[in-house]
Amino acid sequence: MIPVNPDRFLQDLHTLRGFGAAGLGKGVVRPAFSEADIAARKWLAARFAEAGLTPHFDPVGNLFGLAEGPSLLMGSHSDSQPEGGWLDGALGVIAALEVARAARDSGGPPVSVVSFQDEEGRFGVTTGSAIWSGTLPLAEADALVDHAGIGFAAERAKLADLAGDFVDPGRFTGFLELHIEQGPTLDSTGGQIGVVTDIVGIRDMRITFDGQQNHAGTTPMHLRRDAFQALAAFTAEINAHFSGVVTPATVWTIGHVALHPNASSIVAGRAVFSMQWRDGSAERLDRMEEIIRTVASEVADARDLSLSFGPMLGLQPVAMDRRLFAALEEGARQVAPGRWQILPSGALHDSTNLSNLMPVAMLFVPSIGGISHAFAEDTAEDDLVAGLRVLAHAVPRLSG
Ligand code: HGY
Ligand code: MN
Ligand code: MN
Ligand code: MN
Repeated sequence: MIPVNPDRFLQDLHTLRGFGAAGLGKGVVRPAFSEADIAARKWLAARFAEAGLTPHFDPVGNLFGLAEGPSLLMGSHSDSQPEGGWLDGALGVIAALEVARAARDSGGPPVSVVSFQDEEGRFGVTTGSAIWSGTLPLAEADALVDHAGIGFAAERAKLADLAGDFVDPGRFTGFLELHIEQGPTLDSTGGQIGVVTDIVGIRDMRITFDGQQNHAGTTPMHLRRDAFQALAAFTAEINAHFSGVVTPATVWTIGHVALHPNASSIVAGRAVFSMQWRDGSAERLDRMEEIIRTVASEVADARDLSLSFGPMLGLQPVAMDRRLFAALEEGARQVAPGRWQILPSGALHDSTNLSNLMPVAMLFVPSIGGISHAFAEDTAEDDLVAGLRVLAHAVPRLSG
């Protein structure tokens, strides 16, 4: 086992939380390319250098801490949701840093570290690792805009002074990502470690209904072309139409809605919203897309509205690499006997994209109350350290 230092690990994790700390609890506001995100990345780069790793920003803000020669790669992301928890992504980056520097200090195997940019999808879905892995062409990414209309190209230019080339993925032998579970399974069963079997697939699409903006007092109900009423009808209809197709593990979410002009005395002329759906079967995701397109078009036609679909972003479901999985399983057996289990990931991770480049595997620790993507997200210290120790057990097995 690599002799990791839990105190140093926890201290760095808390320091990272200081960038964008917000809310009453431990939450953070550190979306990709925000001031807090950029400051955090500069701090991480300095910490990587202190650990004897070479800091390297690529053209899209992914930050690596490179060991010399071929190495294992470990990490996650350090951007957050607009209202995020302190561990989502940060845990995987800081645990990787601790393993890499403890390995170096003790003459262990070389480990490189990475913090991917925009995993949380301000511009889409796991943007930084999607570009690095070739899933998302850079030219397409540069055309993406966030919900406020700000472009990816302009945002990544903020780090242009620091940026080098894309890193050659051929220098890495595999990728390990430690993450909080972000769901209730481990917490509700007293589990301390989850070894991930596979990661679900996702589709995410922007949908727009355009009607007629008009006066809310004088426009008779039967003459309205109300974009909000269309959105409301769509949400009800879609649930009914999915019922024969989905399983209890399938999820779908309308998480972002913008009404125009969003005023109480105006019939909404436009509704723009995000439609996201996730499942372990690519066929089911495709089938759901057909239903979404059909229902939206029926709803628009019935109200004489026009309808448009934005680009659909998505990632296929992926299985973890057997050899890396087995090393994590063995580590879990050592660190948390009787308190570990295997489970799928319903959340998305950079590991999905990296599976196009190299063998990958993932490890979970519990989320208290199953809460994440919220300021209230947290994990017991013992569990954070247990996750670190499993990595410390697994890494020497993978480097022999
Ligand atoms: O949404 C996700 O699953 C990821 O945390 N961005
Ligand atoms: Mn995450
Ligand atoms: Mn997240
Ligand atoms: Mn008036």
